[in-house]
Amino acid sequence: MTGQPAKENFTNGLFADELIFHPSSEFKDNANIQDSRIYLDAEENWLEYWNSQASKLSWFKKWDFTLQWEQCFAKWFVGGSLNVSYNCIDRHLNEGRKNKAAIIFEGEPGDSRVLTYQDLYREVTKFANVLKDMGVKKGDRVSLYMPMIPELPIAMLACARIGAVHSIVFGGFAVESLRDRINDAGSKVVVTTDGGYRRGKGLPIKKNVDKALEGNTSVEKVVVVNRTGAEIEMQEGRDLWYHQLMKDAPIGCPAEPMSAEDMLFILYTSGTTGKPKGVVHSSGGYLVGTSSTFNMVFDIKEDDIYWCTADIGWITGHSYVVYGPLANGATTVVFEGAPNYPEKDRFWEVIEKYAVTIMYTAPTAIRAFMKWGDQWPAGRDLSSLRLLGSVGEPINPEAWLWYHKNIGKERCPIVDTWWQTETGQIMVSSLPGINATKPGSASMPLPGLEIDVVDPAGNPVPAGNSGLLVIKRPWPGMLSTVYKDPERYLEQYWSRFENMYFTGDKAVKDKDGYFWMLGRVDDVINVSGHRMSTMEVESALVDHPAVAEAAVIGKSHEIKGQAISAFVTLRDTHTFGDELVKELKAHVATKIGALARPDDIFHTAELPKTRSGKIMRRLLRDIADGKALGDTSTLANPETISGLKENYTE
Ligand code: 7RM
Repeated sequence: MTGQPAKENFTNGLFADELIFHPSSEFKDNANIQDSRIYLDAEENWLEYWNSQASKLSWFKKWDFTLQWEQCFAKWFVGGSLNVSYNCIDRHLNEGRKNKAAIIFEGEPGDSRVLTYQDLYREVTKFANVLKDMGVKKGDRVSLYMPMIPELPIAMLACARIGAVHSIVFGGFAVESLRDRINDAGSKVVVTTDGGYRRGKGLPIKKNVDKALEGNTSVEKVVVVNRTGAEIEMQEGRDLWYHQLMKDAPIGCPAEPMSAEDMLFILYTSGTTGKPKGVVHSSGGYLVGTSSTFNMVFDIKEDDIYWCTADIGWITGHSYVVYGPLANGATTVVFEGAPNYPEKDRFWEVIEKYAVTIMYTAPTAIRAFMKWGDQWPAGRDLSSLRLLGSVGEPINPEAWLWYHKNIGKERCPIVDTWWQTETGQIMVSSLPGINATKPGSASMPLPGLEIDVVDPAGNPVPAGNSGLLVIKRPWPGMLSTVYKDPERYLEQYWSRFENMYFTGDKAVKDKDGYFWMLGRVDDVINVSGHRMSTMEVESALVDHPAVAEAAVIGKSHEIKGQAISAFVTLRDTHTFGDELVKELKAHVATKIGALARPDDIFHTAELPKTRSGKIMRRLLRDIADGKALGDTSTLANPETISGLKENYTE
């Protein structure tokens, strides 16, 4: 089964012990990090290690303290002042990169634009002036709801330049998700586009914004980038065209000195409840974390063409399409399209077209490519590639090996990078010039980090045993808090164990210290590398008049890793059938977004519950995966199970 995590392969010992890949001597001899002493040195004095990483950035004022730790709230580089946009643009202009490509843009229809660092400076400072002109000040929030076009990083960097806080909402989210995120952030301005492209069809981006802003809203202005020419309504006094504003905006805008711990952005992510959390990232710590890990994990060189395929609307896009690469003065590809449009070789076409040297993508994409067939990558020139990356979910060894052979042509090291929206930066990954890799393992914690696998009491488990993945000391890219909800920050991450950050993942550490990630232990599901909470989907379902109760689980899926299955009980007024299933699926898609649409919806008279009334999702998962049912003794209504099983196999 290709959709399975690495667990099975780990426990039979085969992959752990026999399949090991070493970087070539050519790669090793040219790698940015060649000496494994970096681990020991960082371990000896980890604060000093982060000091030296921080020194590589440009600071207006140096920090007084590396870290201030107050009851699980960390402040990094206290007393230091810097500007993220200055670090991503201005300093490169004086370092010989003025005419270097900062962003290579490939649009879905095949249109292309290259922005040099000088171009980026011009566009960003102009848009910063536009925002200022609208009354956006330091600390104000700006929501960005846009496809993958250069104006998105431009808007991010313009916010960072004047100290405004951006909150990006992934373009695949529908009206209600967008509205919740705009309201929670209390944004003054929304930047959006008229429309977007998705496999040749139009996305109603601006229409979604219009609906999201109906009723009470904090939003005063909406800036609209003309991307598709779709017919839209412009609301007098509120909506303004980007190109008209930019026409008269002056070039040059001072970069606001920001305290290291000032907020850079909010990014909403699904937790274990129905309400997404606003994960807050700081300016200094986050940039130190992302820029240093980008440099060492991706082994970036001056002439690399680096492509991370993630959407900027997710953390991977924030950290490794925009901030990490630009802070390093690298060339980053921004791709708007889909992997299978117009043909199933679009990714390989992009690599061929721009001679991409480093590619960073997700296991779900790799599994889809495997299914589509080897002929697609074989028909394109991929000889420019020298390093591959994976992120978002465990990569099963079968997909790893396919990636290695068909894309990397057995030449390119693969970095499997484990991290989270909350960690901001890559936490567990091999350093490609140093570590041998084992397919299916994310390798080991990066220098300066202390990460472990523990039992429920917080004690480390012996090598080879599975347990809970925890982080034992702060790191610069870590979230500062949950926006407007410090209680939830403490509860979510720091309450399970004393002085250890709980990741929500389970893992095994093998005898060589390699980590094998085994997925979530909470009610978070991972569909195609996208995080979702079961509760969010459940609330969307019960919002429909037919549904009395709903339970949602993640079910193993060959390509997506996990797919959503829902179990519903109905109100007496409605009857179950194909029509209703269709309607419910559509309802979830309109409320949250297409990514949350359940694959299956099953009807049940009752949901299996504990005596205290908690839905036993574990049982539903076992039924969905066709497994023998574990302990059912805590079930208050055991008779529901047989009915459910029958229903399921029908
Ligand atoms: C970067 C990102 C975080 C969750 C995390 C894990 C899973 C991510 C890997 C992985 C195994 C990996 N942020 N995860 N990367 N599991 N190997 N290399 O994805 O906040 O959206 O998701 O994703 O469960 O907790 S995220």
